[in-house]
Amino acid sequence: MKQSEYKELHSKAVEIRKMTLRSITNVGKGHIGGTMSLCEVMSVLYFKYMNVRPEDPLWEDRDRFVLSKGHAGPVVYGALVLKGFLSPDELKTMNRFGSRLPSHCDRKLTKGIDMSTGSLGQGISTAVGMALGAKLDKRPCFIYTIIGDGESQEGQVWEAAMLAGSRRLDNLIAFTDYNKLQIDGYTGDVNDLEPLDKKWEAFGWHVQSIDGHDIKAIDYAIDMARKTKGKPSMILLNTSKGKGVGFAENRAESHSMNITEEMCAQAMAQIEAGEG
Ligand SMILES: Cc1ncc(C[n+]2csc(CCOP(=O)(O)OP(=O)(O)O)c2C)c(N)n1
Ligand SMILES: [Mg+2]
Repeated sequence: MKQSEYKELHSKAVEIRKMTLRSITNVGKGHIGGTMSLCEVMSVLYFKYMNVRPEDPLWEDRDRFVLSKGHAGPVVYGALVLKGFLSPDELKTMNRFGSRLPSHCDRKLTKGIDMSTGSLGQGISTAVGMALGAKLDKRPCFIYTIIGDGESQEGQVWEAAMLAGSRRLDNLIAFTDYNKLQIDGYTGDVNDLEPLDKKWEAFGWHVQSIDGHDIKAIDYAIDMARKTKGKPSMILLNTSKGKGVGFAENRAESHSMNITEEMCAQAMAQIEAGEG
């Protein structure tokens, strides 16, 4: 990756982080932890890889994106605004009565959203169905999906994993937001996932484990996944819940928390200074 490209993707990640925090602050409460952990992967996906057309959002050969951990919807809206699917003004309506931007993604309401999600475990199953459908239709697209680490305790995730492995769906690229925290605390204490890489491998997936905030590592891993034939790919993103926001980072309470204008201003300064 050229240095200029890296800088561009880094600045897009910063923009996504700021827009997401702004939209959550407008409602006064939201999923700060699990949105902040995804800003870098959303930047690389939407500004390097996702083959989509904002002017033709239902174009049949587009790449699909399914946010299986649907509670992080605001981070997708940040990316969709920057990509030109949504206007910055529309973002101000997020989660308000009558808004087309609910905090959990809804494909019938929002331009650029491919699947309604929020019930953990279901998103990855629909992504497997999309990948299978694209194979049957011989469409040249990729299906990307992000699951949570707490979400990975859902049995349905492993049903989806088994089918994708057995059908060798190499057009499916999944990420785990491995921030090590779920609502009630550390995943290691609630229901340990380790060895997570070996589990996905056992289900027939190609697995990579990377720093989920390292733009270059994300880029390299997606490139590898796209080149891997005969297997679906899982990219384990080792992330920090609440990344970049001092009062939220690595705290279970950041799952869904109140945020005031003062807290937002403090966080924006930290994000701009790159302290997070
Ligand atoms: C089937 C189902 N059970 C419970 C919930 C409630 N819920 C929403 S987010 C969440 C925690 C998810 O943790 P994780 O996957 O680690 O996501 P993170 O908070 O790190 O973004 C839970 C239990 C849900 N949305 N769906
Ligand atoms: Mg988590």
